[in-house]
Amino acid sequence: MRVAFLGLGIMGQAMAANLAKAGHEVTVWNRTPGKQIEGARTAATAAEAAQGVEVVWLCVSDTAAVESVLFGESGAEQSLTEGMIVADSSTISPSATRKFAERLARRGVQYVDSPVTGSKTGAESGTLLFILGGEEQTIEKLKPLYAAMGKKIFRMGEVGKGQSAKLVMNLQIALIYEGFAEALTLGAKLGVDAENLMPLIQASMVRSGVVEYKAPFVLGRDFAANFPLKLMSKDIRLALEAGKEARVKLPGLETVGEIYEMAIEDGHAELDYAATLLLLEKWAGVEVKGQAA
Ligand code: NA7
Repeated sequence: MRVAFLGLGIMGQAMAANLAKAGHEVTVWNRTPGKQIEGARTAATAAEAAQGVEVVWLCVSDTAAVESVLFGESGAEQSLTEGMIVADSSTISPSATRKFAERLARRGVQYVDSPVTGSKTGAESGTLLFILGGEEQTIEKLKPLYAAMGKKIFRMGEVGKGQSAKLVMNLQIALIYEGFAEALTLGAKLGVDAENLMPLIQASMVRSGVVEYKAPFVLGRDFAANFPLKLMSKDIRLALEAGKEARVKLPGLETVGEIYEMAIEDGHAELDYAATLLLLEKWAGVEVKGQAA
């Protein structure tokens, strides 16, 4: 298929590369020029990238970025014509998503919110999970593209529901990880080594995908971003906003959200969200020790 891929960050770069590898005709664009993808053409603006394609795919930081890439100066909207599809793999506000989709529908353009879960490793290995909101017939057309970038799709309902479900997922990831990080910190303070704790966690009902994925990085003290702390913080804010709109109180998430804000103030924004541990360690005056598996 002819695809414009807009946004070549950690996730977008790997996703666009997998589309090109699968033989799709890909044109890429990134706000900051200089990024290229093997096998893809590079455009100077989002509008230029979107010219004559069947699908415009976005993967940028936040709601404001999506709005600007679609509707800003030299935005993709200028090149959108009836029958085209816009798919957005950024994690953004569900209510803004519905507004963007309504605006594009007036041009006969279909919209599928397509946020992902799986982080950088999932994007690189083409094993992302896509969480979708949109019409079934539109999703059907996009299946070859989802297959090139991921291992499974989950349709959650109409436009906006993909983003809602994604926020619900990241709420859990943030809270599960924070539980793990607090347990490691208290363990360290009480003299229980992470190395001894890990086999116990794995053998018990405490084990989880989040812990399994994060433990080797944490024990190896590798806090380089797989999923940047600033982006998880953004998702926590989005979930709290969605909760506020729906009159749902989220006390655990509120507290964890504050920890993320303090971690950002401590200069950890660009590190992985696993780096919230550094703050807990600082407060407790300990360092978690253990060996990477
Ligand atoms: P990164 O690696 O931080 O990349 C963010 C991308 O978004 C990058 O290409 C940025 O371009 C782009 N960006 C940010 N703001 C804008 C604006 N205003 N206009 C155009 N482009 C912009 O994030 P990830 O790849 O890890 O994640 C992307 C999304 O997937 C995010 O929503 C996650 O929560 C899930 P730049 O290179 O800075 O010019």
